[in-house]
Amino acid sequence: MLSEGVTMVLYSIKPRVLIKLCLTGSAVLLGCLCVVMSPAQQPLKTLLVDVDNRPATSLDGNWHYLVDMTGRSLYTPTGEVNDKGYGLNEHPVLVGERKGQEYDFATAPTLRVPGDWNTQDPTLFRYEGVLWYQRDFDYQIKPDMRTFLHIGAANYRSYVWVNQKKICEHEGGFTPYDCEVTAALHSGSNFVVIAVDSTRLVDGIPGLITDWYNYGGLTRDVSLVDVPKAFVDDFDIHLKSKTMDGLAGYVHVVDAPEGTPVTIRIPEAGLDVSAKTDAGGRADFEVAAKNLTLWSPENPKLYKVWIEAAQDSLTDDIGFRDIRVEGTDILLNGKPVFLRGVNAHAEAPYRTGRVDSDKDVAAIFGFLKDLNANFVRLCHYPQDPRMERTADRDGVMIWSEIPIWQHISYDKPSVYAKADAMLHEMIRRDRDKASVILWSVANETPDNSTRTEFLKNLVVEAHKFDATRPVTAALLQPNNPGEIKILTDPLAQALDVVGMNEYVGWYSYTPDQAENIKFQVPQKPIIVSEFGAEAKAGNHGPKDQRWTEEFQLDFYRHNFVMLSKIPQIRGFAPWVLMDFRSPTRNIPLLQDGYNRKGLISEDGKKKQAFFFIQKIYKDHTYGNAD
Ligand code: GCB
Repeated sequence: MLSEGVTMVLYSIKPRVLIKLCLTGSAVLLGCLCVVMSPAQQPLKTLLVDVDNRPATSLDGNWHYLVDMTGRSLYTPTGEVNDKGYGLNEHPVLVGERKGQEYDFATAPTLRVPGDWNTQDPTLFRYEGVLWYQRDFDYQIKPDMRTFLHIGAANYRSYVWVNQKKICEHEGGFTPYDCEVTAALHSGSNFVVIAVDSTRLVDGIPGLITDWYNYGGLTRDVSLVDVPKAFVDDFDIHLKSKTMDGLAGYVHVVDAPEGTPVTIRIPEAGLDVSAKTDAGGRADFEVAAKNLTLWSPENPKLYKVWIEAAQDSLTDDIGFRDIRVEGTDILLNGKPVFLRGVNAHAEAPYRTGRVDSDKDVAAIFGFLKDLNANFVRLCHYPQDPRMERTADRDGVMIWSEIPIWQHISYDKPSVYAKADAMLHEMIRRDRDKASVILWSVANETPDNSTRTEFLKNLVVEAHKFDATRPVTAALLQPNNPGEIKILTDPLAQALDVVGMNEYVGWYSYTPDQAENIKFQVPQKPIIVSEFGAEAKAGNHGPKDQRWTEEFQLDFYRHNFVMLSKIPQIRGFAPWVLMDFRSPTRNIPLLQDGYNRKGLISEDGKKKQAFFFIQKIYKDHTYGNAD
């Protein structure tokens, strides 16, 4: 019999990678299969799509925590997971013979979940390592139901115990996972323990270095979700590309016998579709739908959709729209669209820390609206799903990215398996969101054949998993000498839309020199996925003085002129909406641990450049802003 771990691997690793894995020395042979045993290579079998619309018991709130600086209670000396550590949630023996380890959650302080630990307790501000969470909860067993523990995100590796049983583990700090806990629960008082390890890893994604803060912890919502024995774990309902005269997709039902009826109803559109599951639990469907109001930034129409299968039923709010590339154009519902955007990190406005609430998200979307943006690049990792839900409602188009940032271990099959798992988790979570128009596989990666092969495979995988969206990546700016910059990165050929980051006038040249620079870029739609300069809000001076608002403004004036000469440009994403915490920004008084390229400071002060971009986005006068 195959172990559950192997079944999980088969679920999402493509055959080519599996063969590669088989060729590595660290693989474990299992019949004709072999796998490397690490959390990310055992992608969890279940990932509940549309989970935020299912009835759930929230486990958000205060959790006890204990810091485990050496990781001794989580890992054995040889690095295996210690099953008998704090996960058992034992208590010290005060009278009689000593037994067990020295810890006690019952009397430990608490942290708010969701929330990073760094900004909740000053002593944890710079902490990277293992931290244990614990909480009690009441639960009543429901006959004929199964229960999943849903974890919106835990950065970076996490390990789960319920009532002393080790349940699951996950690697990846920005995507959700669901673990079945049915067999571990009982009616009455239960407890869950989760160890989160935020240690950066040379073979992690991202790798050791990032220009953003490594906030650790249970950073997104945690809940218990009850579903019937056979349940819908995944579906995809989208507008038929090009013809736009119908809907197509599938509903996947776990543990349903072949032939299980599935219905998809959209009463407002007069649609009631029936289909039947195949042997794998998947029911494909296609239906004519001529009079749909299509989703767009101008009219972000969402339809209430009901899905029913066996005893399970759920609803979603879905927008239908077509997004595709033709020549050098990006077409939204068949019409060329220009992306007036900005980059946004998941840094909470005003309070800093990781975005984790409706309030944080509302503040970010307020700024986007104010800027007259119709597009946001959510850099550099999948963000809180509230972002996509809000964008669906507000009519903002989204670029969503997995955290492959600059250097990771491109030469290791085990790292490819992690990237592949993260890509699948991102797409699964958000393919029901009309706002997401681009999947990005990476940011600013080195141009060499190992990297190119790695990322090209991910692009193929993204297309295979979601044929309805273009795929992109943010490439490094060309840095050849001379005034004509030629983008030669071969990865561009594999992309539908090419993202180009450039910092002419900040990391090289002076702002006014930018106007002499010309770019040669592929005949594809180009998004300038980053360009920007630092300014400390309130710091004023002559325009050639770095870190002043005047310098930043001058940078954008010249850059828009330079960039607007590139005929293939189909969108702009200045770097970045708000100042954000970064471990690499260490100029006291000017940076103080913040990347200052925000158009807005971390505490909400708009800089001069914000108003400049606000105006040219309103007037559509990019490159002609004076
Ligand atoms: C980049 C990176 C981004 C950095 C930014 C900067 O090219 O993609 O993550 O934060 O430049 O400010 O240097």
